[in-house]
Amino acid sequence: MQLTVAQKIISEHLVSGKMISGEEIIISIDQTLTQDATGTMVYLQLEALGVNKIKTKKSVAYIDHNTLQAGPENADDHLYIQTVAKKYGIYYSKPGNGICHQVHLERFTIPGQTLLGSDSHTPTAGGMGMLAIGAGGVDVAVAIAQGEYHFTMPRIVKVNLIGKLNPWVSAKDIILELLKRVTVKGGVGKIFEYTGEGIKNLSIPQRATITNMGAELGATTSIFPSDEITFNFLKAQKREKDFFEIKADDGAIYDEEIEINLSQLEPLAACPHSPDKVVPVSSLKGLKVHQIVIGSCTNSSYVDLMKVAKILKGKTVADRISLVIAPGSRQVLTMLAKEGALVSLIAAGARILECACGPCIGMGQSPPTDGVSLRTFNRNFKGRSGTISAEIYLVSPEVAAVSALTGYLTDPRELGVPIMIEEPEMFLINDNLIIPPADNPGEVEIIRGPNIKPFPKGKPLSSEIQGKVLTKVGDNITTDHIMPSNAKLLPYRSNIPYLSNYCLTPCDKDFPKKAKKNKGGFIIAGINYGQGSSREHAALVPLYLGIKAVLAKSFARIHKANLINSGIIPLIFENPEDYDDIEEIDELLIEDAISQVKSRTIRLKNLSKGKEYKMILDITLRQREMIIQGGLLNLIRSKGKGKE
Ligand code: MIC
Ligand code: SF4
Repeated sequence: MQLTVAQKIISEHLVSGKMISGEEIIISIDQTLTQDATGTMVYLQLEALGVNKIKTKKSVAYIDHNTLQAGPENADDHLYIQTVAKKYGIYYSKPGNGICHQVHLERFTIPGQTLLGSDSHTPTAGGMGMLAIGAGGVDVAVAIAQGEYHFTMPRIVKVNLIGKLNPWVSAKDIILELLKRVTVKGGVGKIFEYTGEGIKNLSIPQRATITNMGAELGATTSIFPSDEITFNFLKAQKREKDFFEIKADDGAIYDEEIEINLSQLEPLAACPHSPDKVVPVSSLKGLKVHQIVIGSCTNSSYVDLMKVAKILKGKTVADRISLVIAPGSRQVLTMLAKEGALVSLIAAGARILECACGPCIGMGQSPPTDGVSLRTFNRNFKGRSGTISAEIYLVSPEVAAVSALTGYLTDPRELGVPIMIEEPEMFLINDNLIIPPADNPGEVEIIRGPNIKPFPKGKPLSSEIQGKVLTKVGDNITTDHIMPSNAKLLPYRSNIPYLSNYCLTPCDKDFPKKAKKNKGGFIIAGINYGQGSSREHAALVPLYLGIKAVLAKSFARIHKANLINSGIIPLIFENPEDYDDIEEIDELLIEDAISQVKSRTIRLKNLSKGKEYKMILDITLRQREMIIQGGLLNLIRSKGKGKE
């Protein structure tokens, strides 16, 4: 049988199930990655599973999100992660070493293998032909402990790239074009697999920009074949032994097909406040800009930043502009320094940040009130920058750099002669900030600072679920709305009770109060509820607040799994018009809950309106059991695989 790249990797790793889209499958996981904002929860859950030996070939714990230390909380969490990693056989990438996805690409990604990461942009590694999936923390904990991951076999979309990018048009513009066409909800339940003559001219970091931002499509993952370009990158990282060629068979069958002619693309920008609100940069000519930020796991590779340095060399950024640059990794920063490019950046007026997520997750550098900020990032959700009134545009590094000089959003093609930077033949390699696990795990003491609080545990499902509608929100609600993240809140990622005071407050400032007063209840939502990040806090916090079920028109993949993992029921309106009928404060009831969750259709009574709605519970058998037991950890314990 002729297979696609994704199908080849899945079939090689298939533990059980059939590779038919929509069927539940289990695959073995070779590698995991965590970052610090989700990592503490992952390792607390791993400890709760009571394992002695991890099952993955390699697991890496990165510190890259919570790097602003304005109190002991983040440093406490880092110490916990460092010690727990050492004890459990997990590599630890120290703060300053770089953003997890960039460093993983440089030092750990292996074509043909599988990677599960507690961060939604884990598919970055798909740029090198790895099947890399983002998931909630407990799924990653289970993957570390048991070496497996359960998910629904996605549909496979062939993205055929033809032609060649014109000067000043970049990989960012390819994925922005796809976002324009497919939208932020169009990729749910799909893998985007890139092919065609157009990929031959795309370097690994360029491919990784595309697979990284495939997360914004809602996709399960995105993947490129592993070819001579992959080999050259691995060789330049002194990792040629990790190379494995993997290409789709001729005649492989895809579920859908999309074609993008690269030669027809122009520089694009995603407008506030969604990555799919994409327009040509030329149509925004003259837009006054206040801040420009270059970095993030999408666009902070060596070539990206060398291009920026070349554009800025010998010039000064416009008076109004604050230009901030966060290199993706220490490897990138060191090479910029060695090449003298750092001098050009500093001389032009750039503010250089440490190699971390930084402004991308609101860890500093919030724009001014009503400010316009151009960012080379992947998300521009309202308020994510830390300034609620700011307008964020997502652009390529080229657009960002040229606009930094003019002070206005500028089409880089106006600059004339294009900048050419080649991928280096050899990267500067120094793994001294990657700490290997202990030889004698028994001797390692796990250090738990006072910031680390126990996480909430789900309770077995009761026979009747009754409660009030606590809030009703619209379409495309992100996890940044459900559990906001910024410099003030991120230090409390290990403290669910504290975070609960902020749940859904960007949509409804009284939500936490209402939830606490009513001892929980229901949330009503529109299409694509929970898009964006993998943070399971967006489910653990509602669990803590007593939320029993979320009723939505549709769900984003990772958030839906996180709800179920926490024992919260994700229900879909069979008739989307029923959404209009339900109001806040209506009293809802699910009778015979335990027997009802075993079937696909659930009867939900609206006691206030005297009506009954049909809701769909589109989940797997194992997930039904999880809901009944009160979450994934309870399910595992009930099967005797974990400890209390
Ligand atoms: C993000 O980009 O939103 C984050 C911060 O990296 C999240 C993870 C988190 O919330 O900790 C993600 O993408 O999963
Ligand atoms: Fe970090 Fe931003 Fe990438 Fe998330 S999207 S991993 S916050 S750089």
